[in-house]
Amino acid sequence: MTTRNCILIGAPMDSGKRSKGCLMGPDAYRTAGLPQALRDLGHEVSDRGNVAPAPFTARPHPKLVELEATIAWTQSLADAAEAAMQEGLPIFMGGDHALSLGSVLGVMRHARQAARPLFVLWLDAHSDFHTPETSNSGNLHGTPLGYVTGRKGFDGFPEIGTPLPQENVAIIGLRSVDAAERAALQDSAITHVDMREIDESGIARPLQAFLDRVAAANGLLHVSLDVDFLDPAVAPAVGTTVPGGATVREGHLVMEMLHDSGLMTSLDLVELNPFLDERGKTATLMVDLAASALGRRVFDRPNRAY
Ligand code: B3U
Ligand code: MN
Ligand code: MN
Repeated sequence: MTTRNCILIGAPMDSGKRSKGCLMGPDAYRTAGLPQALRDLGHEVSDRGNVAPAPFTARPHPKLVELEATIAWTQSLADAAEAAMQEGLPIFMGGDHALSLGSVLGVMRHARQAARPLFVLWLDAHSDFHTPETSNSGNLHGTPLGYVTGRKGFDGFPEIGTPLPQENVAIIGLRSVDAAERAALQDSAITHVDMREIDESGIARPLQAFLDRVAAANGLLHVSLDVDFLDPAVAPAVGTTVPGGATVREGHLVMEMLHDSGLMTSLDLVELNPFLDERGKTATLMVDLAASALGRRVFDRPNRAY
């Protein structure tokens, strides 16, 4: 198995929505044993501690929740992501999904320098394709795919340069999409796979089709794993539970296929809210999924109670 240089970056970001607790995520991943799990697979692992937001420059916004903090985090996380990509495989331990405004931006900058196309796999119940204008909630964790694909209205955020092409994005696990997002998504070239399609045809087929495209383009692949991709029965530690999510088996299959592909070059683990967890079971499952993505095989999985 290829040894990877895994760079763990804590992003205790909690500004992407009103309900708080994701700031405890990085320490929950550490407590659940993420660094050691990856070392046990033979990888180099360096835990870089937690990133802090840049100084705040923007003003509070009447509708958007903690806009100024989210902009500041986007700046610092983009820099951290860009730097880590030069060294190895960054794993962002969130933090809510607004952290991906920064992580994906930094990875985009790296891809541009490396002259390689970037692809993004979004594992999520939600499409996170809002703009600040279309968001009803004002929660910016619902906007990162809108930002990186170049939708308008992200005033005050870092310039993204050339947007991520919609064709290079796949969202898998959808079951909660707002009307404005749905309209924009249907008009877009983003691949979007909802739970009905997964129930009917399985999760492996659309994932493999996407991975084949990444491989054919010699692309970099950023994977963004939202806890709510998973069913709340096995992953309750998330503010926005949506019933009918991916099973433990589907989650592991996706991660094992990612490993087999050898394509993943960066990973976000987002939306874990340890305050809502049950005896650490969600943190543990997320760690086990990350281990599968980095080469742990089915027969080597620990026997867990989740
Ligand atoms: N689309 C809704 C709900 C949501 C998006 N992402 C999460 N929840 N986690 C919104 O507020 O934008
Ligand atoms: Mn999300
Ligand atoms: Mn979500």
